[in-house]
Amino acid sequence: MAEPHIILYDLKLFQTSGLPWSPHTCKTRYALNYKGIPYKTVWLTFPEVHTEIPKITKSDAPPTVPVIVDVLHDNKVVQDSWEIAKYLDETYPDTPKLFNNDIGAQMFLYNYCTKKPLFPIFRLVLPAMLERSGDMRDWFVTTRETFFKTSIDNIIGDSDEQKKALTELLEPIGAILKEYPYLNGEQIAWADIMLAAYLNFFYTLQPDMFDTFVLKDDKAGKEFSEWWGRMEKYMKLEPPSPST
Ligand SMILES: N[C@@H](CCC(=O)N[C@@H](CS)C(=O)NCC(=O)O)C(=O)O
Repeated sequence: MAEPHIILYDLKLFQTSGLPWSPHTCKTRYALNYKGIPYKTVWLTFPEVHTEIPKITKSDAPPTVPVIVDVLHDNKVVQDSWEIAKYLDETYPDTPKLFNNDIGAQMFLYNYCTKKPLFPIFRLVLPAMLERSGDMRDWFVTTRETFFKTSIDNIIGDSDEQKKALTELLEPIGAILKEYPYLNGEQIAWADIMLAAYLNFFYTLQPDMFDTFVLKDDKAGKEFSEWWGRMEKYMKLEPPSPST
């Protein structure tokens, strides 16, 4: 395997390493896969994100992953999936582009998906995260309740409402996929990678709901399903080999 150019700090789902699940870190993983840039993953637990990330970023920005360290470029540290995407396009210009003179439109899609469909997905997967949280359950519940300023039950809310909200919020995205193979038209771009990462979060933690409320949804299920099939080769633990 090629020597890693990049170290990617990713989040373990509690005790599980090697399962790409986090909606934010998967954006960077899939971007690296799409670009074919060799990388190595360092898996951190939730508490380790809080202790280790400030030592790497040496900043007082909130400790979150993804963070990358670019070994080929003076160990440059970049935090935040959007900043990382822009950095990778600039620093690795010979790899497939995530942005094609369309950064404003892609930023809109990114903000829409992050502020709208990602939230009901998060609420629908939260019970599955709690089930897997083992001895980190109390830490996880307390930090989420502090962040949202309400109880974990209120955050989860009514799952029927979340499912309805999700299918409605995905409808405008499905409308694009009815016309074009990718959100950006004929070619993959950042927006596709971002949406694949958000939907993978749902798929990994609630596979049956993902099937029913995304792939088999009446409004755009067929189109989501075909698009998901096209994206799958980038949604792996490592870059696809050049022949695939
Ligand atoms: N806008 C940031 C969001 C990063 C983010 O929220 N990451 C989560 C992982 S999914 C995190 O590190 N959370 C730490 C915690 O919740 O304690 C990005 O896209 O990179």
